[in-house]
Amino acid sequence: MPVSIKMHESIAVVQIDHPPVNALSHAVRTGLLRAVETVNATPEIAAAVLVCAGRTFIAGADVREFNQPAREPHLPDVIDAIEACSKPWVAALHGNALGGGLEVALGCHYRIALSSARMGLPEVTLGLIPGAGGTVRLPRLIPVPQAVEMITSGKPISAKEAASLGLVDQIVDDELENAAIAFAQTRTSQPLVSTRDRSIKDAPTEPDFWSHAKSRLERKARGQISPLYALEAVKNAVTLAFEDAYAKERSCFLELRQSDQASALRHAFFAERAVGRLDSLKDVQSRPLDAAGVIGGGTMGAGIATALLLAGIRVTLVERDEDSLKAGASRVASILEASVKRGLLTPDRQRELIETLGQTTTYEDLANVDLAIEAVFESMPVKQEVFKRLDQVLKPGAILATNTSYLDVNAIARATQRPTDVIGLHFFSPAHIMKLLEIVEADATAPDVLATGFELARKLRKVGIRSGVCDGFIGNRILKVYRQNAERLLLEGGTPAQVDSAMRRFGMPMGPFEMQDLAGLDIAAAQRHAAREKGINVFAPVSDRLCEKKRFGQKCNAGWYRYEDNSRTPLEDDEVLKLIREEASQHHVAHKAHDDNSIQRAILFPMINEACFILDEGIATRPLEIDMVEIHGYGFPRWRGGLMHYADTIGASTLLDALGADQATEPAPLIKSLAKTGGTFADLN
Ligand code: 3H9
Repeated sequence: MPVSIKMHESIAVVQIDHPPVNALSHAVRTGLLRAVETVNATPEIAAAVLVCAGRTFIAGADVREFNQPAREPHLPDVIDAIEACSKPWVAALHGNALGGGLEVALGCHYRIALSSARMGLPEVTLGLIPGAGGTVRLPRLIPVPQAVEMITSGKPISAKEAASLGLVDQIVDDELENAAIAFAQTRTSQPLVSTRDRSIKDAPTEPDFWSHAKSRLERKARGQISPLYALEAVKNAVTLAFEDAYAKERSCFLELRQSDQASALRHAFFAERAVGRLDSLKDVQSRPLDAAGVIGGGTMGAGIATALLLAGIRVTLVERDEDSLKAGASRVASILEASVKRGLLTPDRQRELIETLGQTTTYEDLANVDLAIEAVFESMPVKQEVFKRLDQVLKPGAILATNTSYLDVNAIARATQRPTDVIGLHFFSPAHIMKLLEIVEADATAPDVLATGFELARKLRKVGIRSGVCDGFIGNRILKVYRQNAERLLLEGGTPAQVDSAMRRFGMPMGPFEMQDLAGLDIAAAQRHAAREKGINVFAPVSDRLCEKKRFGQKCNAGWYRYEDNSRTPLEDDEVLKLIREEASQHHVAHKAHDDNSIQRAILFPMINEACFILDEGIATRPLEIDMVEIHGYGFPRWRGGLMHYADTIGASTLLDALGADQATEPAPLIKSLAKTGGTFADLN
């Protein structure tokens, strides 16, 4: 049984032992309810302490059960029973007390926590709101504005913050269970106050509090609905009687549980964990990762070096001369400085990290590193030269990684005598922030080198995704199609602003043209140039014209839009619109009327099609890998579950019909076969 009781004098220690995270599965709920009955019915028991075995307190409802019909006892009933118990319950929190787990703790009469514990209500991140009293009990313990923040953002807080807000009654550094027992012993004769009997704490007095909170959330949520429902639920808690607000919370939770957004967010939650589980890597040990070299101290190299430092890996930065080395090291210093300003790093830690950064202009200084990551100029001869040098100096077993975003990793590996040790590690800019790491497996990459790529991602707290070798790997290959089709829409009569706003309304943080203006059009121009040199035809007539005119984006105050006085607000530019019309007539593109929906489909369907080619070719092995690349690298709305989860909401037959009607796109074999069999992309995960 996952719930057991042991006695410590008159205190019943109720323990949940349900690995890995003590989620509130049916068996746990049943066990907890029985424990309450036992505590109530046993005269020798004066109080109960609720503890969890393993690495964490309860991490929430068992999310895997959300795909099945709810089974009694329901969590709110279990928590109500704890709250109504005739003897005090003390929740002893360690690790994470999340979602339903924190709600159980809120139903207890007291909470005591290890100083390292964290607590939160992350339900909105799963497309839900707390469904077992979280929205009605939390604002009775902590001030309403903070309750709104916790519940609508889903972000957990530290035990220290929780104590200062009134969420926990005591913090201890160790011996949690003993401390909780001692605490319970002092409360046995005190009158019991349940959380529901408390009044709302610090209700907001500003008349605009709720409307301001709502508009702030609407901007941030970009189409996701649960944060707004969560706000409404807290407002109900503040304005309605406990029972009424509680009932509304429950029905809203049940409704959201069935929603497409919740299903997409659950998919994203499990996909994030599944991407690192590859059959080919079962039982494969990764190599050591204590010391790394980063070759190149430009924007990418400095970002990568910073990410490694922050993960506790010793880093040596290599540059070709002293001046470049100085510039690279100062880039690292300023990234760390920015982290201090944002409160993410203490000044002491920043100094420590900078002091540990090795700096050299000599490759020989990398003789002892476990991993070398090259982040030099994106040119095959330059990269091959770097790999030749690395091959000469690195110790046997060290990993040679390239951060190339487009070049052939096999060709880079061939520059060395040890292609089995070569891998691609494609970071996204800014490398210390962006969650995505494409781990590129070349033809000869050894399994333990690939496993080390995943281990690195884990250490860096990134989502590592395996990709095979192709032009642009998974992400940039799909991005190319995104851009091409966005541009095609312009030739058909759309404007950059129209296309951008349609994609923002789909849930993207930025439209394709705003994004290009921010990133700089010159990078894509260089890639087109390289592709054309290889004889690959790239159709981007308007982009080409903009680049000829040196309209490289925000940095030039001109790109797809114009910008005034270095402001970042994009303004429609007649010169660009004229140029688009010229190119449309030059290429005889017929005018088509578009609305948001048709713009979104014209852009997204070819991206799905390209993703299918990527799957057909084995560049990605599962659709969920593409979902995670899009979400973590390109801002695809998480609440849509990623590109392929979204594709399943459209259906392969509809996709095939739409792609078939578009002569510019040849449907991928995978779409054809799914349309024929009625299968889904989810089936292939
Ligand atoms: C909720 O509570 C609703 C209520 O308000 C109302 C109900 C009526 N369920 O992440 P890890 C699995 S909604 C099922 O790798 P970590 C996870 O899939 C819930 N399984 O470990 C993985 O399995 P596998 C609100 C879960 O140490 C394994 O546990 N709660 C759940 O890096 C280890 O997980 C949340 O949203 C779950 N709830 O991080 C919390 N949680 O090994 C979600 C985890 O097969 N969980 N698993 O891949 C987390 O945020 C992290 O897992 C946690 C640990 C921080 C706890």
